[in-house]
Amino acid sequence: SESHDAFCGINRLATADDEFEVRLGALLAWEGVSSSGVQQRVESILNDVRTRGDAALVEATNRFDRVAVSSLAELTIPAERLAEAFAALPEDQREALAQAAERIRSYHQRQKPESWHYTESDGTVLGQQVVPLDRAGIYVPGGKAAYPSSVLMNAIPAHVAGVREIVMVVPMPDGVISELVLAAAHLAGVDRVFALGGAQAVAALAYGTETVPRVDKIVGPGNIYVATAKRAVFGQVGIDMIAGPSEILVVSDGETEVDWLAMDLFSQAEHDEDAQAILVSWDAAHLDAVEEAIERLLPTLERAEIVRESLARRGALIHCRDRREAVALINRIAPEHLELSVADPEAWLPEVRHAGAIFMGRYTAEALGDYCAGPNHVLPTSGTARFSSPLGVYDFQKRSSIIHCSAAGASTLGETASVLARGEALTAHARSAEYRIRK
Ligand code: HSO
Ligand code: ZN
Repeated sequence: SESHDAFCGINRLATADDEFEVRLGALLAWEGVSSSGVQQRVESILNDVRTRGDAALVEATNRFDRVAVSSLAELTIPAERLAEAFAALPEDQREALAQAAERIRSYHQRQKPESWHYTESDGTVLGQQVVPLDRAGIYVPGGKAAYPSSVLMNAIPAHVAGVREIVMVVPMPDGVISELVLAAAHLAGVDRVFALGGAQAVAALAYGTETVPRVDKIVGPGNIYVATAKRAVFGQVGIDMIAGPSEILVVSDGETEVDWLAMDLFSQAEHDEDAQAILVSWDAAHLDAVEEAIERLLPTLERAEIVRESLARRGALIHCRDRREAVALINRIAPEHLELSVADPEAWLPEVRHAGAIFMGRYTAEALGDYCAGPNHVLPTSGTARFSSPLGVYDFQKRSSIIHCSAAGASTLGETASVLARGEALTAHARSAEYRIRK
């Protein structure tokens, strides 16, 4: 209604409206592409670092991070510096960080896939060997989203996977670096840190320079330049995903405290003006009460301006007819975070097909998962939960296939391979197989 819109402006939608599909589509739309201007600037930085190495890194860093260093040595943060940052933290922060790291570690330990093998009746052994990456690079943003929790979420799975060397890059704009980020790196098992950011940091990790070692995979969120650079170096190195703005979808059965629900929506909205917070319920009076709570609580927020903008741009309270429609909306939206704020979340679970992380019941605030519950907070956004999964140990490992033929196995497989090879007119293949057929 008009009076509501004038205050906080969160969008109100109802599945019963004719306009519903169009309005929902517009709210969900997110263009992840960068302009050709950004593409060109990124390409030229990548080329420069690739061809001129450290010298190009120093120049780009002085320019973009407004510092005046003369060598990469000044941008190299020694391991002792990380330990010092950790030791110097106030006790409550040190303990909270350590507790979060512990929970995240024990969760990810359970993700470790085992190598396996089995023996065919002809004596041939077949298997799969799981191997960690040699070197992983973790990008940590330094601007408005310098999150120590993200350092833990990116580095701990790499460490648990058994990655031999974890290299972190974090920009130091105006010479300032987050002590909490350095402390988190110490806890998470990061081996080397460079004070680099932007496309130049991605280039250094992808190609390697005199000082920065080339890595096998680059993970971690970043701004449009970082995302564009990651896309461009993919193939040269692995990447995790290209993350869009953060999202939450809350489903309420009408029985949860409305202030809790409003604050859960705010907790995502405060990340970014483009973040998306949506609440779905079949209880219209409840939605009105949540809207009232939003209006009452929004002005009390530290980041009220960001939240207001985010709710107006991409936030919504959606009235649906019933539980069945709520389930359909969940799977249609495929949210990064789903809160099932209902009495019987277990009953919903089998029907949820697409969501990055599922927060079960009224007590499970997304914020708990963002920091310390245990599961990863790096999750598929913008509907990509349809085909991808949370960051995990498996992102830092790869698999090799194992084939070990017995003499008998080589003989029987040789017959089959020979026929297929001759069908492809590849006679060297055929003869290679035929040599091993028992006469
Ligand atoms: N909600 C963010 C993660 C985060 N929250 C970090 C607070 N700090 C990921 O979607
Ligand atoms: Zn968050």
